[in-house]
Amino acid sequence: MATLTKNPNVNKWVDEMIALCKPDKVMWIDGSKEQLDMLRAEAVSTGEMIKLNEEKLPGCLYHRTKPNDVARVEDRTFICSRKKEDAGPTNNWCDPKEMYAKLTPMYDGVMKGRTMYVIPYSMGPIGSPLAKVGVEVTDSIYVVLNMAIMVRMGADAFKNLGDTSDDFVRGLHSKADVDPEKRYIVQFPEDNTIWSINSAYGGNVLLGKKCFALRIASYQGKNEGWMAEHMLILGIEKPNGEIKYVTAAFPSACGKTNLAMLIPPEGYTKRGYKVWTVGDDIAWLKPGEDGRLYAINPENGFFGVAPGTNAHSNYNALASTRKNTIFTNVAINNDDMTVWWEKLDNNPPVNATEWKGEKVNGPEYVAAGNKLAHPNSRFTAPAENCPCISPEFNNPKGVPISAIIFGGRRAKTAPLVYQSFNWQHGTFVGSIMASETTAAATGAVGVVRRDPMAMLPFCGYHMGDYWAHWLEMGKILGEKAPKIFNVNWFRTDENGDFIWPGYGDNMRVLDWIIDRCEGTVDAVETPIGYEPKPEDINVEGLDGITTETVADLLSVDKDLWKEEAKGIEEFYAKFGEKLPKEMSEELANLKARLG
Ligand code: OXD
Ligand code: MN
Repeated sequence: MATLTKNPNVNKWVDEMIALCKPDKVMWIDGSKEQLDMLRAEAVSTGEMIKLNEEKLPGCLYHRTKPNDVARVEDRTFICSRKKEDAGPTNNWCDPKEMYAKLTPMYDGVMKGRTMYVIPYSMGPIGSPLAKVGVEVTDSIYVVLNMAIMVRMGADAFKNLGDTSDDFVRGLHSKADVDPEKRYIVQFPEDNTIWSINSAYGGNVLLGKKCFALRIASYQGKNEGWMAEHMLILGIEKPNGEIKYVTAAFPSACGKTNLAMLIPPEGYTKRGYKVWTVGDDIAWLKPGEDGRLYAINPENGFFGVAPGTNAHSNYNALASTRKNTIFTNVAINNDDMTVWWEKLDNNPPVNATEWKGEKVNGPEYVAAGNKLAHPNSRFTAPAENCPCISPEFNNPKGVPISAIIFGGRRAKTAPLVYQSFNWQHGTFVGSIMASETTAAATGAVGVVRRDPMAMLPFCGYHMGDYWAHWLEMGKILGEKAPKIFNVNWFRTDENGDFIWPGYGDNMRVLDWIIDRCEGTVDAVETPIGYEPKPEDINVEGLDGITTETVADLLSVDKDLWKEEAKGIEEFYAKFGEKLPKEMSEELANLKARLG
């Protein structure tokens, strides 16, 4: 099949990949409905995908990965910059020459007997000055069909690139034998190149997402004066129709998709508040012509965790999955060919197939302590399905950001919300982000994991240089920089139960954040930052939460924070000379304020 572009750089690279992988056939993905329908039919006929109930879940497909291939593999993920120090202490590193030499024989002839699909795509709205082009070659139809949801793909993607540019990200993926011992997810930031092999799981193989839009893009952003961040983007519409946009970064399992699609409490919706989703996972941010920071969501769909998603926790996410969605590793209800996962409802299907493919009696299986869906099972859903998708979702300019929010899961230390004193202090607040492990996840409760800006597994270069880039961006933005906040929905009481109701009620905290951005509410200065006066958090209509509870949620325990400061100091020591002096200054200031 003929190439879709005249660009010689693209064609030369694709030819090289064909020569290396030696596929029987090559198919350029033009993004047309006919072509995708043909691939869907082929995937169903080979059993790679299962067709779900056309009436209840129109256009939806099911896929099961190998049990050894169900999540991102951080220990097999590499940043291969030429110099080791450019990858930094938080990334696995290998010399690029060595890595190419190791992987090239693994790709040699790997697609014999298979088709190579060539996927041109744009991260970001086509035509946006913030968008970037990628080309992924893969031997997986599953990848093609997921990419069709997650990115804008097809020949149009080349419009941004033009006929001569070399500025595209080269992604090579082969599922090979899905051998976990030979699995590699490798970024070569200086070559705009990603090589992924022996996995067929989303985050490892949908190369536009974590590999490009975060790891490679964070490196590009540093060099080109913009930022690629692991952040949701949402708009808060006020009763007067004005919309304020915020971004937020949380480590995984802290409810990012839920916050992105929040439904405000009744008191707010009655007054005319509404939340619009621009993105649930990744934001690309760049100063606009007016000097403010603008954000686009480079993706076109949601690759969300299914378990826990239900009409209460995230009505909008669930609604997004009701058509044209791919489900991976959830359970099937064989009576009507629909899907089920833990906490979808309390009725596991009787005639079920669990995620590994075994037919089981759902209620009995669950009662015996088993999970029907894999805890990291996923839905890949088109953003356009989301009932609250922002009208600005496709705006090539992006949306102007008023606030950046960091957060984590902390039982005692972090208060419900605080505001940083300024951008530099806000960068410090992001750098000390941390989450405590939950009992469900590891058995060891309360182990603090540092995850600066939620970018620990996604920063494509030295984290110290990344913080320096943040500080630099603050200087460029000056007075127009977004305000920076930290939130914590996860404080617990003496029984270990969450105090704050979370979900839609997080709107009450966003409300204060927006008021702060507009300068319409004052704050109390504490050693860690500015906090609300308890009475400025609206608790109207909340069951069991009073202004006293809020005061409690806002308390700052100086002894705990002194311990915290020690933990930060230990963490910072890893970064050696690359730790910006401003960050040590901020730590010293925090200690001084704690006394
Ligand atoms: C994700 C992640 O899948 O952050 O979005 O792991
Ligand atoms: Mn993510």
